[in-house]
This record gives sequence, structure tokens and C-alpha cells, in this order.
Amino acid sequence: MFLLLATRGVDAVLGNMDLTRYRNLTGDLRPYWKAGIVGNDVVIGVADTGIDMGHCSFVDDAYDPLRLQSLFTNRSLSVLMSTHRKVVQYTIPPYAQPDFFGDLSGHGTHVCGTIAGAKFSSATGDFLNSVDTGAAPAAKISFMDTAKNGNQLYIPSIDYLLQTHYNVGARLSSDSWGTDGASSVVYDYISQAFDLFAWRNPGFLSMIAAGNAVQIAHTLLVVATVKYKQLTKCKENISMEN
Ligand SMILES: [Ca+2]
Repeated sequence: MFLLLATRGVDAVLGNMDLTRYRNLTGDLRPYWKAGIVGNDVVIGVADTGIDMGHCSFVDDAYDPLRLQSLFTNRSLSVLMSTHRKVVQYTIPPYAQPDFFGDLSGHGTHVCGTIAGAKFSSATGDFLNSVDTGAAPAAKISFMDTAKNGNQLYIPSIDYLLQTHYNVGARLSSDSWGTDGASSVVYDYISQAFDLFAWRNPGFLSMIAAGNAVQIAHTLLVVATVKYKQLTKCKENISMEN
């Protein structure tokens, strides 16, 4: 990637973040954007507490959030939205409760915003470049809503989760959640399931929260004990539903 940036005449910015740079993220400190790498034709699978589909970073006037909510009332469902500017699939697993749709906690909206959230500019027909624009503003999201409220996630089998994303073209997943406590310092069946999916699908990469317990600093817990992944940082707790 850095070689690619260099060949396009762009200096990659690695570290040295200070307050001045932090407050000027829309300047020249977006080397990937400057190189034209903004997530075009990329779908990223995410499982989390939900997405506020009326949020300015995700809303699409052709898809009324209230109508979407009515579709999900009292049932699990996968809604494909191939022309939605940001979310190509919103799905709720079979075991879900009636009120899974949406995001009361804000965690999932925050995560998806960091990844690919982008306000739409009707003037330019493109995304707005602002401090709250996600890392890949042209990318789209395949989303699995795994929480009815709060931050407790009910994750299905990992194979079901990742295959659901894979089926709509995702070759990346972002999973900003994990288990908690000392007993999670293991390579367990959840981590193994991520690796098994990667082994079966060599072009697929999962990006996983690196640690999920502030009381055990500098420690990788499930699911960050996966062997084939890229680590990020976030906090969310799960239980497994099969
Ligand atoms: Ca939800």
C-alpha cells in the first residue's frame, strides 16, 4: 500500500499525530484519499449493536428509515439495498427479538461511521470531506444487527455471520467486539471459526478489536486471539447464539 502511495506521488503519514494535525484531518493528512483510495467498489461486513439509518452519515433519501423499521417489526430479516449509497444489506439473525432493528446504544453507528460513514453532498453528488467522515467514505456496508438495546451483542455462529457478508460481495469484515475476563485469554471455538472461514475463503480478511477489557491491559482476548486477522481497538461484549 505504501509503495502504491509512493508511486502516485503521495507521502504516507505514519504516526506523529499532534493536536494541530488532529484538528486538520481534512487537509493533506488523508494520503489514501489523495491517492484516490476511498473505498470504491468495496463492501465491508460489520456486526454490531445497529446502525441509525437516519443518521446523516448513512441516510439515503430513497430508503425511508421508518419504512425500513416497519419491515423488521416482529421478525428477523435480510433486506438487500443494492442501490443504497451506504448500506447494501441490513440483516437481523433468526433468533432476534422484535426490537433488534436500529441502534439505541450508538456503538454500531459509531463503528460504521469510523469505517465508511459519509455525509452526502447534493451539490457535488459525492461525499462531504469533514472531520467526521469515515476512513473509506466510498465503501459500503453489509450490516448484521445483533443487539436489541444496550451494548450486549448476540452473535450467531461465525460461519453464518461471515458468509452472510460474503454473499453480498464483502471480502472484509470489521468486528469491534469480544469477550471479557481472564478466561478469554485463549484460542477458543470462536477464534477458530474466524480462522476456518479465512482458510476456506483465502481472499477474506477480518479486522478485529485488539482487546476488549480495560482491566487486563495489553492482552488479546477472544476474538482477538484469531491467528489470521488485522487488529483494531474497540470495546463491546458478546454472547453466542447458535
Ligand atoms: Ca440493534
